[in-house]
Amino acid sequence: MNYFTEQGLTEDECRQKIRMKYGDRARVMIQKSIRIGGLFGLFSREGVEMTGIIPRDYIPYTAGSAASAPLDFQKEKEKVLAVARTDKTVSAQEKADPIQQKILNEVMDLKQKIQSPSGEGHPTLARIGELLDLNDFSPGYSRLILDRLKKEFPLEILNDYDRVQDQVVEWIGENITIFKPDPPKKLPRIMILVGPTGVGKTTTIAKLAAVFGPGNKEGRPLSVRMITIDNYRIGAKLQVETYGDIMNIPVSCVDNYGDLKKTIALYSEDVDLILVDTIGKNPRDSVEIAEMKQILSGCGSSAEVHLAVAATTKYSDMREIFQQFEPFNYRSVIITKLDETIRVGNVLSALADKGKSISYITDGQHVPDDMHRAAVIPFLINLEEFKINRDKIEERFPPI
Ligand SMILES: Nc1nc2c(ncn2[C@@H]2O[C@H](COP(=O)(O)OP(=O)(O)OP(=O)(O)O)[C@@H](O)[C@H]2O)c(=O)[nH]1
Ligand SMILES: [Mg+2]
Repeated sequence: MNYFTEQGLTEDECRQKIRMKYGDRARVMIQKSIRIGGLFGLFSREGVEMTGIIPRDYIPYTAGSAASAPLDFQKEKEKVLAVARTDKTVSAQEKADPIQQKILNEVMDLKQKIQSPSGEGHPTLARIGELLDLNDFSPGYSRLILDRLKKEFPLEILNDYDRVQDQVVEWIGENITIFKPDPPKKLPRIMILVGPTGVGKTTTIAKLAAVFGPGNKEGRPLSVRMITIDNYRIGAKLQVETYGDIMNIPVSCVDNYGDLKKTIALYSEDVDLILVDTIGKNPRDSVEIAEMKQILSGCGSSAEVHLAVAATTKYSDMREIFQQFEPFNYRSVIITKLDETIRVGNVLSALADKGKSISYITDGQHVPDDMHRAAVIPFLINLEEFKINRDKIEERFPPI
C-alpha cells in the first residue's frame, strides 16, 4: 500500500488532499481529468485524479491510511522499467496490486505509442481508410495504400491531411493503366469485343463504328465493317443491322470459324477496321467460352480482343470475369455503364489486382456520344469526398 489515488474538483484541491494525507514526500506520477459525482453520468463535474507513490522512509500521518507500508522506491522503479523494457507479463502478486498495475499499464501504453512512429491508428489514416471504403475500393487495395502511407510518411507529414490525401489521389491515378494500341502491323485492324451478357457490347461496337467511321474527328473516316457472331438471336442480329443501316456500314452475321475466316479474308482487301461483336457469355460457362474462342480464332492472331464489363459489377464478380475471359487473351478492358454508378473503387481495385489496362469508357446509351477514350482524370475527379486539386492531377496525368 505504497501507492495512492486521490480525486478533487481542481488540481490544487487534489494536491492539498494528498499533502494532508501523505505529506510533502508523496509523488504524483499520473494526473488525468475525470468526471466526479453525478448519477449514471448525469450532473457529474469535471475533476482531477492523481495517482502516485510515497517513498519508503515516509511515515504516514494517519494511522490506517493507504501509505502504511514502506515502499522500496528504487526497487519499484526498476520493476516498472523492467516491464516496460521487456514486455514481460507481471507476476500474479504484482497483478494483485491494482494501482501498481494501473501505472504499469500507463507505462506500457506510452511505450507502445513511442514504438509506433509509423502512425498506426493516426486519424489521417483512419479518414483515408473511410474514404477508400466509401468509394468501394477492395479491402486489399485499401490495405496497400494505408501500408504505403505508414511506411513512407513520418508522423509530421501524416498530420498534414491535405497533403496525404493529395498523395493518395496520385497513387490511385498511378494504379490506373490506360491502353495504348500498337500501330497496326497490317490493315485491317480487327477489334473483337467479348464480355458477359448485357454489358453493352453491341452498343459499344456501334459507338466504335461511328467514331472511327463516319464520325471520325481525328482524320479521314475509316472504312469500317461490323461482324456479329450473334447469329442465333433475331433481336441481336437486328440490333447490329439497324446500327449498320443508320451509319451505312455493312454488317455480316456468322456463326462458325470457317465463315468468320472467309468474311475477314473478303474484307481484308479494302477495309481499315473490322469490329467483331460477340454473344454475351456467362463467365462461369467455360465450355461456351472455349467454343467462342475457337470461332474467334478465325480472326487471326493479330486481332485485338477487348473485354467489356459494366462499372456496376461488384468487385469479386469483376475479378472472376477478368479471370474467366483470360482464354481470349484480351488486351484491355472497356468499362461500360459508368453513368449508372458513382463509385469506381471496385473497378479500379479489380483492374489493379489483375494488371489490366482500360481502352474506353461508356457512360450512356447514346451512340456515339456516350463513349470516350479512357483517361485517368475522369476516374480521379469522380472520387467521392476526396478534395481534388485538378490543376495538379492534370499536370501529373496528361492525356495520352
Ligand atoms: N446506362 C447505360 N446503358 C448502356 C450503356 N451501354 C449500353 N447500355 C444499354 O445496355 C443495354 C444492353 O446493351 P447491349 O449493347 O445490347 O449489350 P450486349 O452486351 O450487347 O448484350 P448481349 O448481346 O445480350 O450480351 C441496352 O439497353 C443499352 O442501351 C451505357 O454506357 N450506359
Ligand atoms: Mg449484343
